[in-house]
Amino acid sequence: MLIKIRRRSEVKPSEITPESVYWNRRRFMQGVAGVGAGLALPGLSHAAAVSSAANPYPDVPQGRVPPAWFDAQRAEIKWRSVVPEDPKRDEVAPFAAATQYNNFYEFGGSKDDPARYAHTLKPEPWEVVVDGEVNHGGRIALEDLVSPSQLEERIYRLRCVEAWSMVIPWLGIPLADVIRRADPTRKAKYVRFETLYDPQQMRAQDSAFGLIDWPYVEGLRLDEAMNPLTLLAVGMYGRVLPNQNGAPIRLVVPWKYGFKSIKSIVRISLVETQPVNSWQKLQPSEYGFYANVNPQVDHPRWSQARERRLPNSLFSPNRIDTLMFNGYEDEVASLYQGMDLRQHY
Ligand SMILES: Nc1nc2c(c(=O)[nH]1)N[C@H]1C(S)=C(S)[C@@H](COP(=O)(O)O)O[C@H]1N2
Ligand SMILES: [Mo]
Repeated sequence: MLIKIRRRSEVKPSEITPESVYWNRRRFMQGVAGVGAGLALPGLSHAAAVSSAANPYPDVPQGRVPPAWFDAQRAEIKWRSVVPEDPKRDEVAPFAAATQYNNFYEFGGSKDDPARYAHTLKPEPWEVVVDGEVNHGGRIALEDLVSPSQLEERIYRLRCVEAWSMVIPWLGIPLADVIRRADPTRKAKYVRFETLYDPQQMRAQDSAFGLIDWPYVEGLRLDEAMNPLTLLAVGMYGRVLPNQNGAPIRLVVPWKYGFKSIKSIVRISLVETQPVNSWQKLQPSEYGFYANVNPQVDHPRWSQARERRLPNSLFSPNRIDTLMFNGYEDEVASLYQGMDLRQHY
């Protein structure tokens, strides 16, 4: 399915080659190596020209050998977050930043713990249980969950509730595809997600300091889950997901605070009642179910009006204004019509 969404936050049509899939373009360009440099293909604008380079993510190590079904080469760019008035604002973070500064409490509470300890996670083989209010549930091998859909690249902002943010190029499929295939019953109103629970693989699940009642749980309203922006990611930067980013499959909900984007998912349940997510359970006065990015509703202990865009440094803190719904207002504001967003934080 081809989503043609052309709203404020999407890349201008002129910035992507129509239907283009820079990987395909890349292969084409490799085929004409040597001519590539100054080649002016009709309709090719800056972004496409950039993406025609030999490798769009040159600093990215190959990492885990991708499974046979992981066909990044065929992934199409379906979304690129750009603020038209400030196109330089949302540059993709270096791979090193996205993989060395993480929140993944199953491996510890420091930002560098996931990079240090997540190698013990075994992302293959992997199964996801799809259950609850569905007609076609079951225990589904990752391949069977993902490969009926075509991988897409989505370049999204990720805005953590702690007021830092990054722009990350994900590879994944719409969550809506998986839900449609499961064929929800009329009772299904919410989607509940669960992370793997295995202290052998996730060392901090064993620790006495753990505040979270494992496994990590998240949830979405069914219409949020079906929104075309909502992604199940299996890769980033053109390769399989590194363990610290939630291998082998994680949620990405770009208009919500990062904690909604649950990692290393083993269970997706369609349910009747609103799930209690882990952070809400831990501190309900600070973290709610909705967790929509909102610069006007502060966290009780800090302002949400601005964010630190990573990478940054002491000399260049890179503080920028936070956008309503993280810049995806055109696509999602209608989901919350008539709701008091102060009350439903
Ligand atoms: N299972 C699980 N998922 C999780 C978390 C976690 O601790 N455990 N942290 C969340 C938070 S707070 C953020 S900001 C993002 C961070 O994603 P990243 O490390 O890939 O940038 O993952 C989210 N998903
Ligand atoms: Mo976060």
